[in-house]
Amino acid sequence: MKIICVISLLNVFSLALFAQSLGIVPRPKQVKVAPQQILSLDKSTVLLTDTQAKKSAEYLKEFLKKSTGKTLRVDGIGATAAKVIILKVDTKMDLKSDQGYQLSVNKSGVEITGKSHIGVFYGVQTLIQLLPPDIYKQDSSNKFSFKLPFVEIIDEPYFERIRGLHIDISRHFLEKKEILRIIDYIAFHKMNVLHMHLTDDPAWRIEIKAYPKLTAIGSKGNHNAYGKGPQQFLTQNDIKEIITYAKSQHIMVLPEVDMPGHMAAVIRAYPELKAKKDTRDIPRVLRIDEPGIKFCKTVLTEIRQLFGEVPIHIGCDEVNLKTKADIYSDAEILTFVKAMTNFIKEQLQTTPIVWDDAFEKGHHDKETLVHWWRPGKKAWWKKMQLTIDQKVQKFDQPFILSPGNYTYFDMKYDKKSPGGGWAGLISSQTVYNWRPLMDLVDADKSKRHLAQGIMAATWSERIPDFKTWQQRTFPRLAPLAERAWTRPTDEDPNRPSWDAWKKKTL
Ligand code: TNX
Repeated sequence: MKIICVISLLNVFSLALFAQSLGIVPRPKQVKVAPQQILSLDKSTVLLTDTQAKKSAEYLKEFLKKSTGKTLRVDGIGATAAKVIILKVDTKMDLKSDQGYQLSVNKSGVEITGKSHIGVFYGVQTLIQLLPPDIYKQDSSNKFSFKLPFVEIIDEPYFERIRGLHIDISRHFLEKKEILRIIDYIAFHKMNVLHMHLTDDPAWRIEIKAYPKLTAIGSKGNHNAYGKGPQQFLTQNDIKEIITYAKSQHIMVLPEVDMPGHMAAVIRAYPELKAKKDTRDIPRVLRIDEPGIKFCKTVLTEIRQLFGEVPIHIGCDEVNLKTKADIYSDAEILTFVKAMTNFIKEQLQTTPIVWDDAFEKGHHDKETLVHWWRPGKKAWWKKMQLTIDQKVQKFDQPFILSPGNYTYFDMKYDKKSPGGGWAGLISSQTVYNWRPLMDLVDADKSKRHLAQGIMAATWSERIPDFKTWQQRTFPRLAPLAERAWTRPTDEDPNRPSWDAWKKKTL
């Protein structure tokens, strides 16, 4: 492994470098390059767009303005100019996914056709990768003079619903401007979900109007200093700004409020909400009788109002973690999970997500998404009548994949690098060679549709700041994006070996 720790800029450079040899990340479904043929673009280039593709045209215009200082003219499809980049939608394209697109570069110019406006956006991301790597610098220092190879690219994602990245702003906070930058990174990789772990033991990080002490008291501190330091949280206006910005790049913001465990910050603010049996110095588990349930429902109602009709993650993991005796029995946890998921489905009219702990305890519900974090079948099947994969298939359980041993970017890359260790070492090669469907649904291919997508996680116990976050995330995010976008190994005969791919990217 050549390079392990690089900062974000290097990563986006590496994305673009791969593109220089047409190693676009993630690798498109089909690429044809005409040898030796080059299109030159200069600042006289005009962006021609139909109405549906207009937002992507504006995005490209703004992107190029930031990195070159030049503002391209945007006009309707019918207009003429010597140099053109055409953006348009054709809903009848012969592609499975609405997120698919075709990108052509030839002597007439650049043309991006999306099956929907989202497809156009991904086509624009590919075009940006065809430009020199410095284009990702936002300091307007680039000359507007580009040479593009003649290409025909046809592309669409495998996992359509969830290609995600998780941030944990409880253990250590990230500022709003850093989160906005993370959204850019997600878009550069053609990913579409930002999962925000908003609350945990060290701190509560989102303004909830009904419970002001959650932020007045609960937002102080971090993993190394519970309750100490300044308040650090996102206001509801910050959240709205984040959601709007993410939406403009076709990214869904998925909120998580972890309950009824991982709640020390809540209990610090409202001690009356503590579970009776939690007698630890720092109690972490919420009461789940009437007052506890009322608290959860009120918070989730505000979350629903803020985030809109996106799935709501309620965690439900590790309730009895590090307790001498169980605080709640499996049956009690299950009753709580049922009550909350029913509330989310029936009252809030959206989809609940829970960590796989709840599935293991018996929450089998096709309308809940189970978020898989433990290392699949290998870790748990011995204890059960059915193995995990059999159970998933038997109950037709839809799930999201974030197995710790492939997707937890808080883990070390190798023995010498910093990071956590419980899920093993995770090099970029490990991520690249991951076969996401293998553990849970590969035995019966007709069940592949149960996998809703994959997500990387950046738990922040050992990630104190944004710089460290970038070092842990890059370059591993590039192979993760590959696994999210490209087809499973058996459907993808041309998949490059790790060595071939690495040569072009890292
Ligand atoms: C497990 S994933 C956790 C997190 C930790 C993470 C550290 C999950 C549901 N629980 O609370 O931050 O490991 O790698």
